[in-house]
Formats: sequence, structure tokens, C-alpha cells
Amino acid sequence: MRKMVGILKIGGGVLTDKTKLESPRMETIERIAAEVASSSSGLVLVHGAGSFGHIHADKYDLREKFDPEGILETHRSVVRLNEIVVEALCRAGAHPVPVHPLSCALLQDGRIEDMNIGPLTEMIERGLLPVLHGDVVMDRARGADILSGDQIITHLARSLGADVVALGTREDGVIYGGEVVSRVTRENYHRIEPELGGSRGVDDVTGGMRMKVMELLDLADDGIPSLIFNAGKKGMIEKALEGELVGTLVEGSS
Ligand code: IP8
Repeated sequence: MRKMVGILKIGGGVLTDKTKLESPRMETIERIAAEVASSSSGLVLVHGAGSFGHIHADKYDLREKFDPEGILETHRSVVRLNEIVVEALCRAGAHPVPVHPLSCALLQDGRIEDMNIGPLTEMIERGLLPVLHGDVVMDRARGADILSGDQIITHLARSLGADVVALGTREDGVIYGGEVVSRVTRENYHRIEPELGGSRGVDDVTGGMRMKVMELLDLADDGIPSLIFNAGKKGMIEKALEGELVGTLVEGSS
């Protein structure tokens, strides 16, 4: 029997202070690691870059220009955050394995064309916790581009056939008129869209809440719902992974 597969993304804004270069929020990382370690098996964790990566990608204008030095600096930076997360997960008793998209994904004009899924399914089967992250990735058309963790989770959700997809941000969900929207579908998206902005702190080269919701609506069109919730609050990860509606559910039209 196939294991249940959960895909959890934790945003870079939760794990780091996005206003200061390479500043991890260690207490939050330790808490999240403990919550992830105690969650049920069959999980893939993807984390954003925050102030590791976005600042470098912006500095080298990597979305526009092919820059070998920028590629190396940006990748090394996100790998440093990945190591911090992996170390915290080890301390919390999980069995994490780092997986770097630069080495296993290929883009075509900014979209994933190919990703090596075989190792991930094997890791999940054997009780390991793959830990991926937003990264700079080779692109057939552009040379290289920034691959957001948001695109990674939707790609993995489709190719692994995820049972749960949860996106932990610093917000309680999608906010409209000061309130959390409990459900976002293609029907109400046009109404809330003007209020969806980028993200806080440094320039986010991958687009903030609007891009997340667009990415997740495409996933919902393929029949896979997902949840945007606040991972900055204690206890929410477990609830989100257990399918509790603790935020905004992005789902297909009924
Ligand atoms: O924080 C961005 O990933 P994200 C990756 O998930 C880089 O959007 C290298 C800026």
C-alpha cells in the first residue's frame, strides 16, 4: 500500500528575518523542526529562501541576467539555510536529507520541465524526510532562473500525488478586507486579487502572496486542494497536515 504523502512548505519569511542578510530566526526554526519531527511520516519539506537567496538573486539580477558568480553565491546562500534547517530537524529527532533543486531540476522559461522524482519516492518509502528549498536552477531558455519553493510544491504535489499540501506563511491565510478568506477558488479570486500583494521585507524575487495563490489555483484545477496557513504560530503545522481548515483552502470550483 502506498504511504500517505504530505507536502509542507515553510516560507522564508517565517524562517528568517527578510530585512537582514542571512538572519535565521533560530527559535522559530527549532520549534518548526520539533513540530515537523513529530508529524506523521510520508512528508516532503520545502522551505523558502528569505534573506538567504532573495538578496543575492536581487543583487545579481538573476531573473534577468545569466551570471555564473551570482548563481554560485545564491545557491550557496540557500544551501546555508537548508543546512540550518536540516541540523535543527536532526536535533528534533527527524531523519532529514537535503535535496538541492539546482542538482535535480531543469526549467524551460521559468517552469519546471524535468525533476528527478525517483530518489524522493525512495526516501519517503524508507522514512526519510527530503528537505528541498527555493533555488537558482538551470533553464533551457534563460540559462538559469530562480525556482520558487511554491512552484516546487505544486510540481511535487502532482508528480507524487500528494494527499495534503500545506503552505506555512507569516499570515493567517489569504487576507481580504482585514479578514482571512476561508476558501479561494477561480470564482472569488478576481475579487480578492487586488488586495494580494508581494511579501514583506527585502524584495521578493519570486512574487509574494499573489504568485502563491495563482500557483495553487492551477494545482486546484488539477484536483489537488491546498492550505495557506500561519506557520509563525505554534501548533498550526500539525493541524494543517491533519487536514484541519486552519487558514485559507485553495480549491477547485464546485
Ligand atoms: O523563497 C526563492 O525561493 P522562495 C529562491 O521559495 C531564491 O520563493 C534563490 C531566491
